[in-house]
Amino acid sequence: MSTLRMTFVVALSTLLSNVAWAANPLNFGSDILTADPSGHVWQDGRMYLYTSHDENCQLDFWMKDWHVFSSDDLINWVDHGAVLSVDQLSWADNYAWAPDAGYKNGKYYFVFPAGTGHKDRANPEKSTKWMGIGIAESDSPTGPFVDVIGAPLWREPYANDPSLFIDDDGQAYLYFHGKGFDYYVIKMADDMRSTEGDFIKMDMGGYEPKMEGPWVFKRNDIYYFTMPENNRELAYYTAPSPLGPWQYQGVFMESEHDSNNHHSIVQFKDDWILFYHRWLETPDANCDARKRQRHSAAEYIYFNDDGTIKKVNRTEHGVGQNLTKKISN
Ligand code: FUB
Repeated sequence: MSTLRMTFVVALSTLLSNVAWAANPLNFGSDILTADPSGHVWQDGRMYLYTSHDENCQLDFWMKDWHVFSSDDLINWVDHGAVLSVDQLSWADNYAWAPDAGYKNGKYYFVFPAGTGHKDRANPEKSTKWMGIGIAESDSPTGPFVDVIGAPLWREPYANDPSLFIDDDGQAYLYFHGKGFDYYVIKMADDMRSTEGDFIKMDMGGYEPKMEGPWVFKRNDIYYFTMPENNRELAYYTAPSPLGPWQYQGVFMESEHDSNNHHSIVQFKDDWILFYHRWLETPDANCDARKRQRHSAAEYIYFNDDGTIKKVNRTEHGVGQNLTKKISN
C-alpha cells in the first residue's frame, strides 16, 4: 500500500472510531419504557427530556408517573427519575399521559394530563374515563414538581396532551387535544397557576384530521403547530402568530406499525432535533414476546430555505456527532 493510501486509511479509521452514535432508541441506562418525549433546552444548555412512562407489558395506557432525563450531547443521558406521580395528585389516579414543561418567572413548570375512571374499549358507552390538565412547579428542571393548585386547571372541556409554548414576550399558551379530538389553545395567566380568557378552538384552515399530541415551536418568526395526524404520521401547520390561523403544510414523518406517535421538536446548539417514540419488539418473559412496546428516539430534522420541514426517516443511529449527522441526512 502506498504511503498516501496508508495515511488515508489510518485517518479514516481514526475518524470513524471517534464518531459517537446515540443510537435509537435512546439509551437511558436501563430498560425503562418511555413514550411521548418532550424536549427542552434550559439556561444551562442541557437537553431535558420529559417523558411519560409505560408499565412493562401494559394492557392499555394505564400509566402512573412521568420521568425526566438530561444530556449535554444527546448520547449520554442522566436518568433523574420520576418527576411526578398520580399518587401525588388529589384529583386523578391514572392516565399519566404525554407531559410538557416550561420555564417562566424563575420557575420550571410541568404540565401533564391525568384522569380517572375506566375506558371501556368494547362498550364505549360504558366508559367513565375523564381527563384534565394539571400544572406543577419546581425550582429545578428535574423536580420534584409540586401540584400547588391541587386541582386540574379546569374540568370542562375534557383535555389531554398539553403543549406549553412560551413566546418571546413571555406570554404562555397552552395547546391541547380536547373534546371530539379538536385542538384548542388558551392563554396562561402570568402566575402560571390559572388560565386567562376563553378557550379558542384552533382555526386549522379547513383541514382538520382527528388527532392527539400537539407540539408548538417558533423558528425565524414562523410558528409551527405539529401533531400526529390521525395519531399516526407526523404533520404540521404554520402561522404568523401563536393563535393562527394555521395553514396545513403536510407530513414530515410517516407512520410505523400502524401505531401512535408523539413527538417534540427543539433546537439544540446548531441543530434541530425531533424526539418521538417507536413501537419496538421488546422481548420479555412476562408478556407476549411479539408485543411491541414504546421507546423514545431522536432524529435530526432539517428545514428548507422557505421554512418548510424536510421529510424525516427513522434511523437506527439517531443523533450523534458530526459524521453521524452527515450520514443520517
Ligand atoms: O402515552 C399515552 C398517550 O398515547 C398520549 O397521551 C398520546 O399522545 C399517545 O402517545
